[in-house]
Amino acid sequence: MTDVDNDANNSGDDDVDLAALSDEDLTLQMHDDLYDGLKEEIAEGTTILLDRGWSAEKVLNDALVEGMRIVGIDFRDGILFVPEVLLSAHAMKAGMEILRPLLAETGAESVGKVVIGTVKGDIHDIGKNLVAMMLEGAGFEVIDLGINTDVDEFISALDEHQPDILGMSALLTTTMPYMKVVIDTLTERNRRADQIILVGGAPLNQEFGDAIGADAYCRDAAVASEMAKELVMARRGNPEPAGPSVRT
Ligand code: B1M
Repeated sequence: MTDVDNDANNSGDDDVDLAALSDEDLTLQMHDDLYDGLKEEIAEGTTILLDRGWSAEKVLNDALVEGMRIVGIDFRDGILFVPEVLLSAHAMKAGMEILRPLLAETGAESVGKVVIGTVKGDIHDIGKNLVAMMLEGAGFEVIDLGINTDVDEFISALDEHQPDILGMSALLTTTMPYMKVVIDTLTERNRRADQIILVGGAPLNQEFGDAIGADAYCRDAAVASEMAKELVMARRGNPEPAGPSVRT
C-alpha cells in the first residue's frame, strides 16, 4: 500500500515528502498521519495547505475533521484503542493550533461573552475547542472552562463573567444528560433566563436539545457561531429574556 492510499493500517513509517504531494494526496496523507498520531506531520501538512491558499475552514474540515471521523469509525469498531486515539487527538490539536489565529481573526468589537465547557464525566474537548475558536472568530469573548465541568463550576463562571451565552458540550451518551442537570439547577435557582444556552456534541440532536430546555442545539461549530450571533442579536433587539423558562 502506498502512503496516500488512505489505508487505515498504514504504519506511516515511510518518509513522505508532504510538499511534493498534490492537494488531494496530501489530504489523504494527512488522514493517514492523523490516524497514526503523527503530530509534526499534521502541523506540516496544515501549513502546506494554508501556504497553497486553502482557507482555514477547508483545511479544518477536509483534512482534520474528516481524518478524525475515520479515526472515530475504527475506534468504534475496536480497531483503535484509547492510547492510539489520544495520539490522534494530540495530532489534531497540533493542526488546530496553527488554524486557531486564522479562525479567530476578527476586526470586530466583542459581540458578546460566552462561557463554554465540556460537561462533568466527559474529557472530550476537540469539538468544544473548535466551537470556542469559531465563536472567537465570530467576535465573541470566550471563557473556556475546559473538560469535566460540574454544575458548580458552570455557575461560578456565570457569576463571575455574566456571559450572554452558556455553551455545553458532551460526546458521550452517558454524559449528555448532565446538561439537563445544569439547566435544571439554573431553573431551580430562578436564573435560567439570564443567559442563552447552546448545547452540542456528536450524540445530541434537536429533540434532545428541546427536551432539556436548551435555547438551541448546534450540529457543528459553524452552526454554533451563527446561532450564537443570531440569538444574541435577537435578545438585544427584544428585551424579553431568551429561554424556555422565563424569570418571573
Ligand atoms: Co472517545 N468516544 N471515548 N475519546 N472519542 C467517542 C465520542 C465515541 C463516539 C467513539 C466510538 O465509539 N465511535 C464513543 C462514544 C460512544 C457513545 O457514548 N455513544 C467514545 C468513547 C466510548 C470513549 C471512552 C468511554 C472510551 C473508553 O475509555 N473505553 C472514553 C471516555 C472518556 C471520558 O470522556 N470520560 C473516550 C476517550 C477518548 C480519548 C481521550 C481517547 C479521545 C478524546 C481526546 C480529546 O478530546 N482531547 C477520544 C476521541 C478523540 C473520540 C472520537 C474518536 C473523536 C471525537 C472528536 O474529537 N471528534 C469520538 C468518535 C467520533 O466522534 N467520531 C469518540 C472531532 C470533533 C471535531 O467533533 O467532538 O463531534 P465533535 O464536535 C463537533 C460537533 O459535535 C459540535 O461541533 C464540533 C465541531 O464541528 N459540537 C458542538 C461539539 N460540542 C459542541 C458544543 C456546542 C455546539 C456544537 O455548543 C456549545
